[in-house]
Amino acid sequence: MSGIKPLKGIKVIDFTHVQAGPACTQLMAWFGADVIKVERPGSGDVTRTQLRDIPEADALYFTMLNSNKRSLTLDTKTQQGKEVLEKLIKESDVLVENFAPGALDRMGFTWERIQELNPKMIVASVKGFSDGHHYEDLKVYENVAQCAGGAASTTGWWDGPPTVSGAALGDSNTGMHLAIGILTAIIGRQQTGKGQRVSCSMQDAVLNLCRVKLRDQQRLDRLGFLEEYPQYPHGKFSDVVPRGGNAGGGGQPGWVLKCKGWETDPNAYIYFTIQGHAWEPICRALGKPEWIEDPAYNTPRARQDKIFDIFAFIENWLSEKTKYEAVDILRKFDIPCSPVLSMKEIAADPSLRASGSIVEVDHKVYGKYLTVGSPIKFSDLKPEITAAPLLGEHTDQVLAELGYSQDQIKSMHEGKVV
Ligand code: CAO
Repeated sequence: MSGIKPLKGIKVIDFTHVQAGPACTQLMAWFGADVIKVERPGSGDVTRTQLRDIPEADALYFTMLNSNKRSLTLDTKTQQGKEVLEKLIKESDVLVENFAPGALDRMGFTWERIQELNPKMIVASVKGFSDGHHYEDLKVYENVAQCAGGAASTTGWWDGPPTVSGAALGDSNTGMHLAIGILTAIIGRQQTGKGQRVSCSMQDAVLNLCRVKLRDQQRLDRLGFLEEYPQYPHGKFSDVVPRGGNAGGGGQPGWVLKCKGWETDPNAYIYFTIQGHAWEPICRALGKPEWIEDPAYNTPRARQDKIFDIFAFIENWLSEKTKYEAVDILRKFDIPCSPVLSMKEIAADPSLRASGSIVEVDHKVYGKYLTVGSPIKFSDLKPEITAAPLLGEHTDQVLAELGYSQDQIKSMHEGKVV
């Protein structure tokens, strides 16, 4: 880490697992917080063993969500484990958890109890649905949240089923929302001296990203059609926002278009946007100057009923160009576009490496692996991404910091409390 560490001095009890919670606490660790991941002795976070590609090493699923943290094993269902957790709560600033609803209470750590132990404590939770919601008792994973938050019903093709995204809209996205909540609560505490509960439901976090679809539902209710969807003007609308394939989500029509090699390369495509005021440069780039003034083409409304003919024309123009060649031409005309990039291309992208958005780290057992770095850039902070901890790697260190003697630590190991 170069520059200042803005979250230095903030101690986080990381009671998270799988993806949504760990993504949140990893972000805090990148920015300097001391994040202590509390895991069950012997097994730890379930993702340590899920989707392993090296049998004896922690899975990438785990290592890519838990960098820069310390790992403490602790059985918080034993009396002694509870005592250790109590000590930790007294000394920490934030506790983050994403257990199933009620699990923390069943462990004996209700919000009231935590406040007794440390009135400054911020307790942050991810749940599938918000408190009081009629589904509040449900356990939730990524795709469940995408279905509950409006993403699945509005993604995919109009003649196909609801479709989930490859992006972790329910998991990592909720973790990012929660991180904003925690930082807000930390700033609030500077004013009040008191902690508070912060929670973010996966349904709400997905919905927050689907706000344009809620916009569209209201427009559809009023108008009966949505002019930017492929269904307009030739298709039919029902009373719910339809799936729009690859259509642009705002006022700029766009589509994924084939480039040279699409027959064999599944990602030989670009996304092409027809920005209203860029019509003239688009026509020039395509070698169609006669469309510039033609009233049949020169307004977005005039183009709408032939938008797929225009895209077909552009695909024909693209047929002899690779996606990279096409973007290199179109960028000179200020046309918003991008090659469709595979994960293999992203992993090798020199710009993403240079910016620290993708980093290579060295893990004691796994060896070198790629992971994401901070997508947020600062002028005076460049987080240094370190490997995820081994299970219990810092148990003795954390217990010693809490004041336990070597004999006490040894006896906790023997009693399988840690
Ligand atoms: N020591 C002792 N017990 C521990 C422990 C520790 N260190 N850490 C966890 N446990 C216990 C919990 O107390 C809980 O016990 P009880 O059920 O007896 O109260 C138990 O382990 C497991 O908790 P869980 O119900 O959360 O785990 P699960 O695998 O059945 O469910 C999940 C996983 C993700 C569906 C559920 O946690 C959930 O819905 N979380 C909220 C939403 C969420 O974050 N989902 C996203 C996950 S990322 O895809």
